[in-house]
Amino acid sequence: MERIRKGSPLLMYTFSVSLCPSTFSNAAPCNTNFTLPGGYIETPQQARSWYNTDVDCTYTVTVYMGYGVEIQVNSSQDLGGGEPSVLANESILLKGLVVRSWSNQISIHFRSRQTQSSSLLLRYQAFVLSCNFPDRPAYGDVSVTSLHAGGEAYFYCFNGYQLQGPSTLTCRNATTPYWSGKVPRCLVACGGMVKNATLGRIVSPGFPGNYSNNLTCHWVLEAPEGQRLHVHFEKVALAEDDDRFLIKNGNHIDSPILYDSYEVEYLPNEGIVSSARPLFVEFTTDGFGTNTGVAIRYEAFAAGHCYEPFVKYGNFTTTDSTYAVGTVAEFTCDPGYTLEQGSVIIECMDPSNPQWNETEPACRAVCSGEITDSAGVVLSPNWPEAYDKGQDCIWGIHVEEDKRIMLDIQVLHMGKNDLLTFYDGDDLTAKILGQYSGSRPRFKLYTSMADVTIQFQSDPATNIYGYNNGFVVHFFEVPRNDTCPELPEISNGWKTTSHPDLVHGTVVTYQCYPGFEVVGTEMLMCQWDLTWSGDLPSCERVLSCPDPGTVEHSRRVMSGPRLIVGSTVQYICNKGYSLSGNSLLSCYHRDSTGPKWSEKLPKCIPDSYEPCRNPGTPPYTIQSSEKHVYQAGETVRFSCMSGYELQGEPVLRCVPGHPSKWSHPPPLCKGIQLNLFYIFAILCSKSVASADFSMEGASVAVSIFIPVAVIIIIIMSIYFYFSSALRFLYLINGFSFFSSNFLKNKIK
Ligand SMILES: *[C@@H]1O[C@H](CO)[C@@H](O)[C@H](O)[C@H]1NC(C)=O
Ligand SMILES: *[C@@H]1O[C@H](CO)[C@@H](O)[C@H](O)[C@H]1NC(C)=O
Ligand SMILES: *[C@@H]1O[C@H](CO)[C@@H](O)[C@H](O)[C@H]1NC(C)=O
Ligand SMILES: *[C@@H]1O[C@H](CO)[C@@H](O)[C@H](O)[C@H]1NC(C)=O
Ligand SMILES: *[C@@H]1O[C@H](CO)[C@@H](O)[C@H](O)[C@H]1NC(C)=O
Ligand SMILES: *[C@@H]1O[C@H](CO)[C@@H](O)[C@H](O)[C@H]1NC(C)=O
Ligand SMILES: *[C@@H]1O[C@H](CO)[C@@H](O)[C@H](O)[C@H]1NC(C)=O
Ligand SMILES: *[C@@H]1O[C@H](CO)[C@@H](O)[C@H](O)[C@H]1NC(C)=O
Ligand SMILES: *[C@@H]1O[C@H](CO)[C@@H](O)[C@H](O)[C@H]1NC(C)=O
Ligand SMILES: CC(=O)N[C@H]1CO[C@H](CO)[C@@H](O)[C@@H]1O
Repeated sequence: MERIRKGSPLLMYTFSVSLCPSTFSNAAPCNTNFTLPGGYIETPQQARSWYNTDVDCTYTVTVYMGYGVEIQVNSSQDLGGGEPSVLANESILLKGLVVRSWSNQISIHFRSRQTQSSSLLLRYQAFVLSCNFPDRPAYGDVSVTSLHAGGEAYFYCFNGYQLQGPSTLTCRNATTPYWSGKVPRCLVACGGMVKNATLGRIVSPGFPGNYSNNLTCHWVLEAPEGQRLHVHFEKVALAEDDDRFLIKNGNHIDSPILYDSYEVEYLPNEGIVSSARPLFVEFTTDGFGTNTGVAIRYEAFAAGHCYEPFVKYGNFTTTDSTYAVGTVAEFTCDPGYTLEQGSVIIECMDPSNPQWNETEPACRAVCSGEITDSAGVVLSPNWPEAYDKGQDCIWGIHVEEDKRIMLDIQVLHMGKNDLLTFYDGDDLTAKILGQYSGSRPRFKLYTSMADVTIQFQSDPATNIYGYNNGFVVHFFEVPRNDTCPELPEISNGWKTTSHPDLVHGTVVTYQCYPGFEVVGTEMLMCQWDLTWSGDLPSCERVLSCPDPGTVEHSRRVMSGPRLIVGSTVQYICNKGYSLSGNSLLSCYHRDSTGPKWSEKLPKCIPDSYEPCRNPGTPPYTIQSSEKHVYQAGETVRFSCMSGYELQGEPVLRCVPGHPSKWSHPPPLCKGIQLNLFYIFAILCSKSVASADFSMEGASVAVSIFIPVAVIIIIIMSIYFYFSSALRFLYLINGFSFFSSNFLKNKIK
């Protein structure tokens, strides 16, 4: 235990807890040491007593060495329905979040001053501690067997660089595992002696960055016994002053010069060959100016053999790995590069002085091209070296007609005035997908069709220097996505699609099997944004009857607002109509075909009534139409013979009923004289109406009236004798008192 305390830093977490109240009952023990590889820590519930509301606990979890402790907040009990409890300190812990120790011990300090709180549940678990992944050295790489104790990391440098530091590190087992040493670096040595030089590379210090001033580097290469050296020039870029690169045919500074950067303007493609085992390489820089520097590759080759061919940004296959006379090598370029200068196949010839019949071709990222592969790379000209100023390059990529192109722009690092444009089509008139200059992190573009045109224009006035300036665009043929996503079948139904490819405008219609009905939209359309116009419908078992409809000349009474199973609909005919069929329909559900109505719809048919018998013809009356029977609703009109006056209703209607009845009794016809008398009497009383109407006046009127009446009756009788009633009536027509009926009857 002593050792642990010394060696292991303890993790301290002071959880300020804010929890919702709960009904947790058992107070957990405080201050506990845990030693199992896993378990639960439960903080005590708040002390119940009113005078002690503080909780202050320390939990220590110790696991085996080489293991760490993982703490997870596991408050699965209901905390009163509130938000997830937040445990706040430096790290805010929500339920489910994890804290890991970097040693085999963790200490949790829990303190709460809340008056109401519940317990907090933490889960702890041991896990195998590991070393961190070691950093990858610049111009080198690392491979790791395991990050756990005992694991090893192997470092190596790219060709031309030397490892500074240990090449292997071990992950040591301790409370906190650690690597046995510092990660080494890959550096370029300024000069050195390379004995047994079979295959390798020499680069100037700082390469591919700029070299520094005032350098003098000397390398001596020595091929194995009986072999000579061949040198390929990868790069020679020196500041335009006294910086110099020399290769001499021997092992000391005064040996004859094979290559001198002062003398040779262009790099010798075929390289140089030593006449014996050694070569002397010299690189000197002055106090002014700097540049990328140099990179050369050397290969030793034995008598009777050719040297190993080399192609930068490419590879080759060969028939003989010792390159004896007769060996054939075939070259290919890395994706994005084009084979230039010379033939794809070279042959080692001439047994007396074996050499390749041609120099190796070169692989170069070229300006412009037409590509019909389904995947590939487009690189800025000269990539990874800087592109030239004033370039205007166009690449066309064409994939299968029904596909599209995904462009993965992995590197975009250009000058401010340089422009990279992607056109969504096979020429520069197409829609621009994107236009970029300067630098951008990796991104992707998608074309809408099977062609893309890429245009690169570099500023004619500005030079770009240094490696990895330009762009790297990977492209892939991908399926088109101008279609909506496939729609699933639905259970208890089927779908029909208006177009086999789900292009926009496609309509999918869902229908259900009998006994089921579509719930939701039964018709979905593929919209312009390539989403469906609605959610997927479903086929639900029908649980209500269809609306039975209305019956003419009736009203209906429903048992409820919905026509669910068990509901009823009653039809009640309007007056004058009687029901035929069942008035009550009930919705029931018996077989698989779904709910049905118990009855067919009834009908309301007009009622039929008994006719009325002829009402008879009272004396002196005339019927308009003399029929034996009259249908319900029919009318009969009465009039009087001349000289008679009608009393009562002249028109009778046969009122429908059971039995049907006449609306009125037939009218009577009475002698007309009585009427005249009566009328005349009124007339007379009117003539005296202006006088004061007293009892005396009335008796005066009567005393006048009787003799006058007698005279008038005599005159009238004489008059009637000579003239018709009509004429007489005409004379007294000025009196509005005569009823129109009376007049009409008289006129007839
Ligand atoms: C837990 O262990 C420490 C030593 O690591 C000891 O001092 C302490 O008393 C222990 N606590 C309990 C409750 O056992
Ligand atoms: C670490 O070493 C101890 C003893 O030195 C051993 O018990 C433990 O298993 C080792 N752990 C690992 C992960 O190798
Ligand atoms: C801890 O959480 C897990 C998953 O959330 C749950 O299954 C488990 O029951 C919890 N443990 C306790 C003791 O509540
Ligand atoms: C030279 O290197 C080769 C291969 O790397 C090796 O087989 C040979 O033993 C080495 N010779 C000497 C003298 O170190
Ligand atoms: C290079 O040498 C010159 C002259 O000795 C000196 O002035 C200059 O500071 C040196 N430059 C560097 C980078 O060391
Ligand atoms: C490297 O050298 C080139 C050419 O002289 C120069 O333009 C560039 O600025 C130099 N880069 C650095 C980082 O010094
Ligand atoms: C070149 O090809 C050979 C096999 O043909 C392969 O082993 C080697 O890794 C390739 N080199 C590169 C740089 O791709
Ligand atoms: C070199 O040899 C290869 C393979 O035999 C042949 O295809 C090519 O044309 C030759 N090149 C020359 C320049 O003869
Ligand atoms: C096609 O897919 C890409 C990414 O998957 C997306 O960015 C693009 O908008 C899609 N095109 C259409 C027309 O939906
Ligand atoms: C590491 C850290 O910040 N710890 C703090 C947690 O909260 C308590 C109380 O608020 C502080 O005292 C600690 O310093």
